[in-house]
Amino acid sequence: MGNSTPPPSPRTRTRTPTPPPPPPSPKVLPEEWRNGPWGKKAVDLKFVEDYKPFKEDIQLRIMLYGPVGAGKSSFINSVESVLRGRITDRAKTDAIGGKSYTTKYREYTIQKVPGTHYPFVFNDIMGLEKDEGVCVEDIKLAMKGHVKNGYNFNPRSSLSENDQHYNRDPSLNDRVHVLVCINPGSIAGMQDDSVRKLREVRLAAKDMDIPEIAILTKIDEACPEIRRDIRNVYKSKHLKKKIEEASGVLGFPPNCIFPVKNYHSEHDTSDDTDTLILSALRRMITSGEDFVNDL
Ligand SMILES: Nc1nc2c(ncn2[C@@H]2O[C@H](COP(=O)(O)OP(=O)(O)OP(=O)(O)O)[C@@H](O)[C@H]2O)c(=O)[nH]1
Ligand SMILES: [Mg+2]
Repeated sequence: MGNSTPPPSPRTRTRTPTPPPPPPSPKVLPEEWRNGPWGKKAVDLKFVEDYKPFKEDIQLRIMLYGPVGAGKSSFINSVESVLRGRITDRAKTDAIGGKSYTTKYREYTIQKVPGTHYPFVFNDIMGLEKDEGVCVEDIKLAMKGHVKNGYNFNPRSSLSENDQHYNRDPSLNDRVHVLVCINPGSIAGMQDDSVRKLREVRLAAKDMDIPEIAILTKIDEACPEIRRDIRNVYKSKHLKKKIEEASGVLGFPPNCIFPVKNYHSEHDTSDDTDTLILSALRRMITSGEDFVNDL
């Protein structure tokens, strides 16, 4: 059987050279997509140092929650490191992951000068795990001030009214005034089960009118350009996408999501790392202050 296809004409035989592939789009934009707080360290630090709650005897309670290993305990250490000007590690952290390393409800005050403390406290909790981890019900009880410092979370059942760590009559200071959702910026996607639990906590916070902000940690792991220079944080396309993703999945407006690199392996603090942490801390304080004053 002969081939009936006519021979290609000289025209079709002449190949136009394939154009070279376009250069890869840069991972770091020339301009910041959100103005970074660079240069504001001194003013934010002064704000925190001078902060006095308007209402007398108020101590703002900032509670952190989020998946296991997200960097909750490390964030408390990071804030303390910034405010004390040296690396501290009072909140114990763990690099192995899997199960939550923090198992107790624990309150951290931060010393200002010997004998005095900042008028805000951080509450660290057990991480949210797929099947285990802290019960969402316990987070709701903690928000209302029913959980006493030192309570050992039981992933299988929530705190009962008969437990010695159940506070029957919480004062304004026992209640949570700001909720901070901590998520690692380095994970590829959010697990459905974690997202369901995180959303449940958000809904409860909304019902109680408790202000919330979100923090994306581990931005150095998420993006080599940020690891190289933390000032690339608001220029990184990848991080911009991560913030949009967190906003879409969890419902936080993008300007309530603060990227932060925790102190986790450093021997000294640095101005740029401090700057991002202080910017998030300042928002926590102003949101908590507004909430308390509206009560
Ligand atoms: N590279 C990097 N590592 C971090 C950062 N934040 C925390 N880590 C590390 O991540 C690991 C987990 O941090 P933790 O602070 O223990 O996390 P957690 O959310 O308290 O975890 P659980 O208590 O187990 O729920 C530790 O090895 C930290 O050193 C960060 O910003 N960058
Ligand atoms: Mg922890």
